[in-house]
Order: sequence, then C-alpha cells, then structure tokens
Amino acid sequence: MLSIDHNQLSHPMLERLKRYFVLFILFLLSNQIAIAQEDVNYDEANIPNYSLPAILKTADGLPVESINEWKYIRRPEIIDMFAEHVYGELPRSFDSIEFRTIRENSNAIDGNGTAKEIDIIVTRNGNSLPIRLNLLISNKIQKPVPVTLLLNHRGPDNMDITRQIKQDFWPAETLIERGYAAAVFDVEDVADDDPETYTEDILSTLYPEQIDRPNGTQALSAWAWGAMRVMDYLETDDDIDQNKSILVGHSRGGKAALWAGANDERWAIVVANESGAVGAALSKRRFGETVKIINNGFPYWFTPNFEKFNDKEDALPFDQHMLISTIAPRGVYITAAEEDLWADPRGMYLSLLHASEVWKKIYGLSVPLYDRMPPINNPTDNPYAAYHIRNGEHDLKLYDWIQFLNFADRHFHINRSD
Ligand code: GTR
Repeated sequence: MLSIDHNQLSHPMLERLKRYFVLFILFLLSNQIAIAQEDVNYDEANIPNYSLPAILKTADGLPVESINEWKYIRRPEIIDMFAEHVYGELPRSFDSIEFRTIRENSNAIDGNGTAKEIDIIVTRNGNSLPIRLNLLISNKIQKPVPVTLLLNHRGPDNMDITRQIKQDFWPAETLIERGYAAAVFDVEDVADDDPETYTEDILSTLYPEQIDRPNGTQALSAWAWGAMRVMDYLETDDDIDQNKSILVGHSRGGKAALWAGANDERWAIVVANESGAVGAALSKRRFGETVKIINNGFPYWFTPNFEKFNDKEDALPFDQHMLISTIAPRGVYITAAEEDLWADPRGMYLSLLHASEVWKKIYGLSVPLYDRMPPINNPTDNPYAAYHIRNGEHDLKLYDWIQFLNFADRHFHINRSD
C-alpha cells in the first residue's frame, strides 16, 4: 500500500501536486463544458421528426372555422395552456391604479420633443408598487400619435429620458422623428431579472399568493403585466393614439412581449426581436437553446410546471406557433439575426409561417409567407405577420427598429409623405 509521509514531501513537491490537482479539475470541467456544447444542436440534419399540434382544432378535436370559434373557444384554450404550463398566471386584479407625472419637459431633444416621466402606482390589499414610465413625444406633429413601448431589461442606460446617453437599443430620436411616441419602462420595476430577487417587486408586494403555485406568475408574466399597466396609462394620455400601439421586446423581453400581446388585445402590434426559445422559436425542433437548457438557466422566468417538459418536447401539447397565432388579426413582427443560432432563426420563421394560418383562414387576410425563408436583410412586406433576419449578432439595432416602423406604417396605413 502506498503511504505518503507528509513530512517527507518537500514544499515544491506539494506545490506541484496542488498544481496537478487544479489542472485535473480544470480538465474535468472543460470536458463537461465541451459535452454541454455538443448537446446543443445547430444542424438542420439533426432535427428530430416532430409534429406540431394543430392550431385550428379545439381540445375536443373539433375544427375551428369561424371567427367566433377562434375568439371564444380556441384562442382562450391556447392562452390557458401557456399560462398553466409555461409562463404562469397573469394576475388581473388590483384595487386602484394612479398616474403621477413626476416631471414634464416640453423642451426636450433641442426643443423637438416633450419628455414625460410618469409613475404608474398600482395598489392591491393596501400595498402599492410604482412603475416608472419614460415617454418622449414629438412637438412637431399633430396629436394624438401612435406609440411604441419597449420592455427594457438592459438597465438605465437604455432608457435615458434626458438623452445624455443614447443607445440604438432605444433610439428615441428616430422614433419621434418618424412620428411615433417613444415609451419605455424597466422590467426590473415589476420583477428583477434575477433568480434570487425576482419575487421582491410585484410578487411579494401585490400578488404573494402566486409565489409558490406550480402555475404561478413568474418573471416573464410579471413583465407582461407591467406592459399592461403602461397601456392603462397610455389610454389616458390625450397625446397618444392608443389604438396604434406597438409593444417591442428584445430576446427575453421579446418572450414577454408575445405573452403580453396574447393576454392584452389593446396592443395593435407585437414585436418580438430575436426572442428565441420559448419566445417565437418552435421548441419541438430542439435547435439551439432547448426547453431543458432554458429551464435550467432561467427557472424564474417560467412556471415550475414547465420543467416537466425538459428533454420531452414531444410531449408538449402546444408549441410556440400557437402563442404567435393568438395575436391575430393584429400585427406581429418576428426577427432573427444571422449569427444568433442559439435563438433558432429558422425555427422562429416556421413558427410564424404556421401561425399565419389564423390570419389567412380565420380572418381571410393575405399573408404571403413560404417555406423558404426570406434572405438576410430582406424583410417580408405583408402588413400582418412579418419577419426579417438581419446580418450580425444577437442585439436590438437601429436597423431592426426602422423595419418595425416601416411595418407599422404599413399596418396602420400611415403614409409619411402626407
Ligand atoms: C440568453 C437566453 C435566451 C435569451 C437571451 C437574452 O442567455 O438563453 O433565451 O433570452 O439570454 O435575453 O438576451
């Protein structure tokens, strides 16, 4: 038997042993990472055979053919499935909502715009929580104006109302120049994007009963709830044409935007920029980020019920094309980026293509989308269910925003030369 007398080990020897040990651990870890990376499929040839649940068939197997069958039977069934299994309930009740203007500057952006900072204060069972809304409106255009709202998950630098910090993530100048009001709120006002503290805002303050439910509200539902409260305010602002409202979210924000659009038909257009897994992308393709990966990485985004589908995408009684379909006949815009395979550009396109059945068959609208994806930087041009894939990486860029505005102009029949 090998026995080591520690006293006999010289200091340098001990150091060397330690180094070998650390190297060995690093080797094991890098192997683990390599295995994890190999597990992510980026090859169309390796996509498993899958079949998508039918959008236009009720849970009882009946065909859905009329607007009424869609609106009152199938659409609510779909939304209930997503609430129960994916995002959790979206709370509806509260006792009061108050809008407090904190600051108003009619000389913003060199006199071109008016900046408003508004606290939206929601009260339930004696507890209140404020959401800060930043809103910029052009001074040079006839009111009321259409509005864009960004669900911002990237902190204060991406929503600066003073415009000392300007980022393409929220290009307020471009938006107001194009005649759209630019609104933004920080999703962390309603739920932190953090597994440890996400319950500290609306969940513990307003809806504590949701916290431990297997289908309870989680962060994405909370963010969607926040967008709904902003809409409550927009409906009261005479400068805003709330019938022409566009909700925009990027990535995780895009997932929340789709869910908000499903639940709140006041949004005329929903934009999900590179929303990827459990946003616009089809889960059953298992391309890029999968249900298991996202549940492990971001468990606080989804309801605990969703974990049942880890590695079991086949068992999902729905897929994300059904979420997109709930937005019909309003406008939906799905985007991808060429280098963002993690978010499955083709999976998002196919999802939209399948969802477009509702615009076409139920509402009789023309949505010419085909199996072949549009080329890079070539947005589709129908005004109902749009898609583009941009060159470059995962981000929300000025290019993306300009396409959204072009789409909105088409959808709302706005002719900029008027
Ligand atoms: C990633 C996550 C994606 C997406 C992205 C983002 O880490 O895996 O699903 O949401 O973050 O929000 O930028």
